[in-house]
Amino acid sequence: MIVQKIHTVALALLTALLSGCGPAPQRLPDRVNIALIDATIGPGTAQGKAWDGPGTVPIAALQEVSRLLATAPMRGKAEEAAKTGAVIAEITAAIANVLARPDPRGQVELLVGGASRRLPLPERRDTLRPTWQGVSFDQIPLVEGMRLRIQLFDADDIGSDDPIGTAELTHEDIVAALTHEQVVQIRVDQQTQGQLLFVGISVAER
Ligand SMILES: [Ca+2]
Ligand SMILES: [Ca+2]
Repeated sequence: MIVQKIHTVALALLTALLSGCGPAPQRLPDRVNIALIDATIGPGTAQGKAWDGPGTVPIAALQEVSRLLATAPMRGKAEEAAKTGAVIAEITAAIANVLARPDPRGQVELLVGGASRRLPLPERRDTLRPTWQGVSFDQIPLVEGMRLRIQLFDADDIGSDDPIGTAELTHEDIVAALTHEQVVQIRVDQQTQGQLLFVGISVAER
């Protein structure tokens, strides 16, 4: 009886001690489903040219996007995802009047454990905010070193397509999306000379 009581008290003390040490380490699932949801493309090329046609992007739009990007978190960590979403809403508003938008298409490739799988990203016409449905890699082992590589082009009827950019998301980005339990926007403009700004992914335990 006494032994049992000591045991109970010890357990209570241990629980109190552990709860004082901040959140317990998160248990990550072995496998996840990773869906690519959308992308946010910059108002023009890195050289300031319009995506389609001969024009240039208004300087005001470029400056506004730069100003807004300066307020965005560098990576899409879960605790910063809400802030990133707000910045994207402002960027979307800032580029709403930009004409000559691209026609994004491309592919997304998942590299994990020495293997790779690809899914096409079908063309979307005249948009800086393409969205896709059903682009999902399912039952994927969640391991360090995994990569999600997104490659986008502006489809052109005349001449070759304009590259928009290739960006890679990491295990850290994927865990951030898993933790946040909703679409998380990962900032990738440093990887694409500012041509591709964000990639939205959703990651769920499976
Ligand atoms: Ca073009
Ligand atoms: Ca085009």
